[in-house]
Amino acid sequence: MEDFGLYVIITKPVLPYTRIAEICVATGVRMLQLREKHLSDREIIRIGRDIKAVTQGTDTCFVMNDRADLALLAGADALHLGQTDLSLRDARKIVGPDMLIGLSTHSIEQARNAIAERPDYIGFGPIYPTTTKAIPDPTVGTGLLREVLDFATVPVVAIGGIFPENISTVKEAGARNICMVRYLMESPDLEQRIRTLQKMI
Ligand code: TZP
Ligand code: MG
Repeated sequence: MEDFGLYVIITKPVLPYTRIAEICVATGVRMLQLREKHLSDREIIRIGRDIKAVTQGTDTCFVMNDRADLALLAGADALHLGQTDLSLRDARKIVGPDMLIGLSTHSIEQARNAIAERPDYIGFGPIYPTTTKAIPDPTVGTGLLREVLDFATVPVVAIGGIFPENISTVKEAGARNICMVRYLMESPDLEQRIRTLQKMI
């Protein structure tokens, strides 16, 4: 998979889910993930299908977080797995050969092990402190990000505590793919924020 730039994750947004999907399609966002840990399976599938209806046939890849079964049922293009979710190998048995799979990593060792499983991309973080995760892993900083970028053979998404104020430091470490949750989800002016970030990345 090629580098994709801005990666948008939907968690507790102020805008409606389908509105976010429409904005991501209109602005050419390549990766859009649904990550709602507080909703029921049924709600997640319904929202996932709504998002898929918007992104279908566009350049925006719809990613479902955590759950292979829900990803398959919602018709997601990709599945994102954390360290305590199904292994890539087991998830693959559920989602079939075509769905993209990304893996979360929070240390050098996890990044090495994840890349050995040949995912389509990895996430690496939290780069900086974050309140978006209930129990965040220790921050990795841009020093470790640089190390991972050095040996990674798949796209690496820098995530965690990234805002316009520190994005240049993350970019200087070599990041080509950057994810932000709070900065994008807290604002009704999502479209303008995305366009500004796209220029920065
Ligand atoms: N994984 C590592 S940090 C993080 C996730 C899902 C949350 C990042 O959220 P924010 O609001 O951009 O700090
Ligand atoms: Mg997860």
